[in-house]
Amino acid sequence: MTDQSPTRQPLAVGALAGVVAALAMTLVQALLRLGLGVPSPAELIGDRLGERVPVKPFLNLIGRIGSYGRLKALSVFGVLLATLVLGAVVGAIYARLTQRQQRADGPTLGSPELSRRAVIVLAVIVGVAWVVSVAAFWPLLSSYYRGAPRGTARVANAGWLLFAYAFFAASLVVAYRLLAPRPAEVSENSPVGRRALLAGGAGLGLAIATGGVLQRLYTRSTFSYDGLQNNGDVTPITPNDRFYVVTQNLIDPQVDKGAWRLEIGGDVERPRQYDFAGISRLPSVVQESTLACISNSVGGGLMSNAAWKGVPLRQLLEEARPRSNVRDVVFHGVDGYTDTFPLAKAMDPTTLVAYEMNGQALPLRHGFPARIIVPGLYGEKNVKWIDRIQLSATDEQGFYENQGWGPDFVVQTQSRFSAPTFDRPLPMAPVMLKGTAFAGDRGISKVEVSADDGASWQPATIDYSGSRLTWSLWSYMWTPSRSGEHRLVVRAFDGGAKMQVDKDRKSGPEGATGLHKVSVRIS
Ligand SMILES: Nc1nc2c(c(=O)[nH]1)N[C@H]1C(S)=C(S)[C@@H](COP(=O)(O)O)O[C@H]1N2
Ligand SMILES: [Mo]
Repeated sequence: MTDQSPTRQPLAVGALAGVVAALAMTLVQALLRLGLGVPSPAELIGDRLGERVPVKPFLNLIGRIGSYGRLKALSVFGVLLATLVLGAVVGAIYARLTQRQQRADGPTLGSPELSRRAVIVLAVIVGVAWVVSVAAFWPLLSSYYRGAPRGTARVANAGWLLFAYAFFAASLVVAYRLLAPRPAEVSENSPVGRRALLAGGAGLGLAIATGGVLQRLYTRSTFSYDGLQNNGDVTPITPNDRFYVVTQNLIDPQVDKGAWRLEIGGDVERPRQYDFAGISRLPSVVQESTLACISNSVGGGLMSNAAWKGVPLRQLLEEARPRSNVRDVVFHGVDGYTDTFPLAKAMDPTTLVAYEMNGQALPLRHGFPARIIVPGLYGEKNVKWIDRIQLSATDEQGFYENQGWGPDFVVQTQSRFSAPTFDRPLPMAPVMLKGTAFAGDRGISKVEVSADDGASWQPATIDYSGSRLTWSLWSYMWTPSRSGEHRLVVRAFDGGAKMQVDKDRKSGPEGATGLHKVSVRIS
């Protein structure tokens, strides 16, 4: 160890101290996320990148990685790793500067203690990192924070970010001081002393604590339910816990109903702000309507039906008095998600700010405390955790439009088999086929089933028709005419008797079209 270059070793120790400090910072950020809802770097980076990835590469990427959930997990690990690497780099720089200073000061003063220059450089790094982060994350910097009003949330989140970076710097100084050999120790050929052991123990404790908090965050994360489909036994009204879920988030917002406000602003004569009590005091409606995701595939279960209670958006907009030049309305979720549709659609009496779902407060994952319900448009436009509505004179784009989805987001007429499960042969006996048919806000007029791959068609029975805003549930008693393989097909007609588009097309970018076909073996 004696001939170990005195420049090398402190660099490695500095890098180690940097990793420890980065871990400490991660722990602080995880605690802030858990306790206050301060958005974590992984979320901010993921969401900023998310809306920039065009739809085709995005779907390709998901295809290659396996699922949206895996992509999210991978991005978290990526950010964690990058944080540790950056920590190591800054640690090494700090060690280098500290050491230079010591050499300049001469051996008598030499110690890994505070070097003024190193500390100044560290402060500059923190400052620059903070300014760059605030600029890069600006559009999302007001997100989460338990749904507190935007201005407050932005200042608080920016402040906590600075706190986290400063905490990193302070941890680095302390960790380096503990880990670095004093010149005396170097000459005594014992670079790793008792203090280093202590520091190692502290580092281990830190890693365990960080792991524990991350584990806590993981159980709150959306990994367990994002992409949940409503399959199998489909009932007219989907129970809340079986309602399909799609979210862009790693962890969905947990909004504090007391702190929450709904702002209505932009090109209006009277900007408004409502608290939850204010919203729930307004005249409300209960409206049953069906929601479907634009990325649902033919036959898929990203579709459900609920009775929503809420205030017609029109009522709120009329109170705010849109200026005559308004064209689009932009909806902002607490999670930084945005989407938009034309003012005319916003003024449709069926477009709601909903706060109850099937007689219960909106569940967390479905947008507590309030969301947009806009019948006729795909799920994307039904913004959850809504906290700001902006009226705009220009053509606006939402999160998924920026990725290249759309452009109209008008629900395609679609139908599918939901029962029985066709994964095993059926006996030669009549079998009840069941399914759903949905045409956005156009209603369903007719459903037909073919048992010969579309050569001939028979009308199905509509067992549940809800309203023009909901799906219909249909059934058809099919009596197989022979044993062997059969190809069953279903097709729906909307309220205007227009048949669904039968051309097979994938969900991206305009929503899937094509007929649901299943093969069944009769034994
Ligand atoms: N704020 C916010 N709203 C959102 C989303 C989101 O990630 N954040 N996802 C959208 C998508 S892609 C769909 S399909 C619907 C799903 O609503 P659900 O989970 O209640 O079924 O919410 C939409 N609203
Ligand atoms: Mo979606």
